Amino acid sequence: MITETNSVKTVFITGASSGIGRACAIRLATQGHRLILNARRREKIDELAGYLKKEFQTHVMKLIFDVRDKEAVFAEINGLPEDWKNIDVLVNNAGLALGLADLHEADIRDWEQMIDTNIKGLLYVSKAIIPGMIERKKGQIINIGSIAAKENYLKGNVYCATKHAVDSINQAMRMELLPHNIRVNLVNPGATNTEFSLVRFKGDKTAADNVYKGFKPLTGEDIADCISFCIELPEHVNINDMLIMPTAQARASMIYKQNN
Ligand code: NDP
Ligand code: 8X3
Repeated sequence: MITETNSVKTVFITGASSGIGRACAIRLATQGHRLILNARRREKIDELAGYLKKEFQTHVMKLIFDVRDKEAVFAEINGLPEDWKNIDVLVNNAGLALGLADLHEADIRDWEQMIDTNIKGLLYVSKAIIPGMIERKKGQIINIGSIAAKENYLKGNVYCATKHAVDSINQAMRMELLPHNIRVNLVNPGATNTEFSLVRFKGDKTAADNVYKGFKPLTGEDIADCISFCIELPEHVNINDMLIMPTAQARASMIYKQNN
């Protein structure tokens, strides 16, 4: 619902084809916002855009690109039509973990993809969008970190490092964008049942399902509520850093599981 404090905004969501990003798109559509939806899988974005238009009459712009592709990021964002150029909110959500292994046993290609997506991709998209926000003297950037941005866990090494980097970049943005009236938020989820583990375990559904067995994990919708909360707060209120955990999870590697 649009209230006095939150007018209709143009919100750019990376990684909108699944999980937290998809749930965020649906949540923000129910509130009447205009959405720019990005991911690599065109068919998922087409399906989501169709759903949002039909259910909520949402104005949607689809931007299919890989955030690792620097040229594509700048070309697509700079090439947005005039009426989509004024992005009010960027949700830097696209990201992934690949593998769960000690450093000496891990696949280097997994490290590269995580670093290129979670750190460099986030930086490219931000660099393409921030100048417009500075020019308009307003905006908001919501970076999706993780409990892995706050703690390390065994075999999480490079994924945790990428999310620690997101925490660090978030702090830098908060300081640098201070004079420009741009809000900057870090939203850090704990265990959230999305495609995350299926991707981490490269399609091994049993391994992925095991992660969420024996307790109630967060859902994409839970995190979408938090993102929406950051957006809807009055303009003078900024959540610097938010850590959201399932009640059954105290730390990254401390989950209270029943029958396990
Ligand atoms: P999902 O796998 O369900 O969603 C990840 C999204 O990122 C997909 O839409 C995927 O789309 C997109 N994506 C991945 N790589 C790229 C890329 N190179 N370019 C563009 N889009 C990309 O996982 P979640 O929803 O859980 O993950 C969302 C964010 O939340 C990630 O940053 C993750 O690290 C973080 N997170 C997740 C937690 C969890 O437990 N699930 C906990 C803490 C943080 P496509 O494949 O179509 O490109
Ligand atoms: C995703 C949650 O704990 O697998 O960031 O790193 S965790």
